[in-house]
Amino acid sequence: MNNTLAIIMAGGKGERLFPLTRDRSKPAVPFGGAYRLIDITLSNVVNSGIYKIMVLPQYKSQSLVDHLEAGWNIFSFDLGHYLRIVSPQMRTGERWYEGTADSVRQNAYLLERDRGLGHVLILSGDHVYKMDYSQFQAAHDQSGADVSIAVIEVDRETACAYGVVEVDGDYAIQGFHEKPDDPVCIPGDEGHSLVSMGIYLFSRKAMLEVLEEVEGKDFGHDIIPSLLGRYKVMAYAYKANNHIHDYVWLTDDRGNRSLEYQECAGDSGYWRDVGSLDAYWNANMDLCGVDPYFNLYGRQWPLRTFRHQLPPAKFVFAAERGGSGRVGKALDSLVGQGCIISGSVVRNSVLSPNVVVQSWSEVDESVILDNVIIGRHCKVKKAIIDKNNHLPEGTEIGLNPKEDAERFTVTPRGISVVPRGYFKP
Ligand code: ADQ
Repeated sequence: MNNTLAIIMAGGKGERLFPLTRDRSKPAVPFGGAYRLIDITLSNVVNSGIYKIMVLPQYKSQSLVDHLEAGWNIFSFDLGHYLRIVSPQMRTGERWYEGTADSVRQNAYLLERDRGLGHVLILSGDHVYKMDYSQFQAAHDQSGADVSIAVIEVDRETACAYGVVEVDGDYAIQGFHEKPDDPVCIPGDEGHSLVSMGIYLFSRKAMLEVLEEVEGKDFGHDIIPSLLGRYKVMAYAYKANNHIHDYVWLTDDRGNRSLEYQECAGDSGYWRDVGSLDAYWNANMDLCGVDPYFNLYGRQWPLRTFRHQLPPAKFVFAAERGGSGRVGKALDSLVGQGCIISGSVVRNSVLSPNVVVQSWSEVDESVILDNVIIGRHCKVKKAIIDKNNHLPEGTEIGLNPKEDAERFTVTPRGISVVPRGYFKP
């Protein structure tokens, strides 16, 4: 994978994740109690043996840049390895990036001048999954494709949110329809469609030619459909072909736990585009529980990030007068560094670093981001609370969605989202 360049597109506005994207770009949104969304893709890149990386930020990019500089400054230029944060430079005209392909095209000069490059892998900074791109590249090379697109099966009703792909018996792509109203189903399977994961592998030559000769600003809307018939474009079935094994704790039918070596990439079929607040909440919930859908605890495919120097999470008994008191506990939850759970209960939730939950409070099915204090006697349920909030004593969130809707964003699924800094200390 020495000659492969990974380009991570990180320039979208992330409007459907607002207010989490009010002050930061989508890939910089905290995730899983320790990470930023982009860490998942970057970890896949490094674990696949790719050490040439370009990240293309644009909107509200500073917190993303700060995070990358603090946590991902791990590459040796001496060895030809790098992570380049390429900000929009208006080299090709007085305009910002106008789409995914435009963001790559505006930086094509960086690909042109690197003659040693063999492949260009295009990725998004807002997906949650484990993927070994070296297996993707091996399939691409074996098929002799100019371009390969990773694909996955989804329910037909949800396929209209994606690029829908039609393939022949060899998985050569015959049709591509970006976000269609009426998605084509998989032949013989009315309930499912095959969709693009927005992960594209180009040979360097094809990439440069396409950027120069094929019109259009967006890969999904313009570029991919117009490649069909002109280039060899192959689909790569992620679920069937991408395999990563790892040791994870599993429960058997009788409730016994044991450390098992099992499949955790394609076969598990876990891939989420975290493009909306509901998808973001769901992906966090998928980390919780005894056998989570997406497991952060494997050792073979480590997920890296930047960590502050913080003490471990602490769970304390809050004593009351007369000797009784309340135990601070968290069940089926992920609790970040520096958190203090004091005489309160946290269930099915994900807490980023430095969250304090004070006595007699309850937090259920919620995602709490950094530096939040939840005062005494609070009840928080099905909520996302962004950074730097101090909930006053007795605050209730998520118990009355109608009331919440007057103050906060409430998602179609009924998740109440408290913006950064709403409750001042
Ligand atoms: P979408 O997910 O809708 O569809 P979008 O989120 O707009 O694509 O963009 C993908 C990535 O490119 C994101 O990481 C985003 O930040 C970045 N991006 C968007 N606009 C950008 C711009 N102007 N400049 C720089 N970066 C930008 C895509 C495909 C579908 C596919 C889904 C899978 O178009 O075919 O099914 O991804 O998630």
